Amino acid sequence: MSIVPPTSYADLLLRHPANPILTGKHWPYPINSVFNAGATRLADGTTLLLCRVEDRRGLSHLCAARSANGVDGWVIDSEPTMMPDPKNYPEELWGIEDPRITFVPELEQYAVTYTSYSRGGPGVSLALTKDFKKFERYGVIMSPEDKDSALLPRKIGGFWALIHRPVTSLGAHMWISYSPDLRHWGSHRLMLEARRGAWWDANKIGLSPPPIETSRGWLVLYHGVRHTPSGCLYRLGLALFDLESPEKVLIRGDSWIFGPEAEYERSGDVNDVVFPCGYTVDPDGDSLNIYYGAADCAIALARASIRELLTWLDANGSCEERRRDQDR
Ligand code: BMA
Repeated sequence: MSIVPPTSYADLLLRHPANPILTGKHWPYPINSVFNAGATRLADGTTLLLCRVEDRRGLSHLCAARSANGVDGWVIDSEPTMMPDPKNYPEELWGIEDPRITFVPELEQYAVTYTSYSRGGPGVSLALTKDFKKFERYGVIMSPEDKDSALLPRKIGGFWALIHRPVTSLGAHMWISYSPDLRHWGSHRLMLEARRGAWWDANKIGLSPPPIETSRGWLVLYHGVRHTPSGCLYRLGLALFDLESPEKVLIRGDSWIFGPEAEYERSGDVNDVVFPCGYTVDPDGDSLNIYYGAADCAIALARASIRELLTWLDANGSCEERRRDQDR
């Protein structure tokens, strides 16, 4: 941890002037709110958002929205794209939430990990799809309480790798687990710990969008939840993990880099939340379009540069191993 306070904070994620880009008003059928969308760019260049849509019962389903430029002109499925199916998948009784999308070249399919919510609490479920019309469900792959998960796009040492956030009596930390077949999971490893005390990311953290593969490692945007007397504050931080041993953190940023500031982030169904579940990368290989839920009410877009995020980490991060030693 650096002991000299910075002279200014960098603006790494720039809000799009058209924000919020999607709200309930855009929806072709009645809903309460739309937020926390997974994102991908399809082979023809279309941006697809798989949005979490909450109805007036309070239950969520997923609905796809497509746009040629990723900003406006959204074509939204006229009915829910993926509804909870509690008859066949009882873990979806109270809805499905917060999808993350990973394109998996080896399978020639998209892997969608999402929160399935039922009596047992929130767990992690997986479905594969080729077209975001038909989904092959794998059911619960991480039992409750667990969420904030994404699959890595390729095998690591011959095994599929899943980042997720189980909650234990020792806190809510990010873990990574491995599987030979996407069904049986083991070799669980602690990947990133919530800090303690007064830190912005004390006690509860979780993966935000799927990791971004760079030549220097997996670049991870994660959220930290700060509990305050007036509610929770959801903010984003950055960390870099080893490409071939992703449980090994190389650098972790000290300060948060993006937090609720705009009116549509500060006030909504849940105030003070920015919650990205997906991004796309422009053809330049550097420009990121980060799609985030704002105050559990709308979807907003922020732009960033992978190169600038890495440069910021070098200047503002610390080696996690050294930090842990200091913590002992
Ligand atoms: C988290 C998740 C998100 C939600 C956030 C703020 O625990 O459930 O879906 O956006 O809380 O309510």
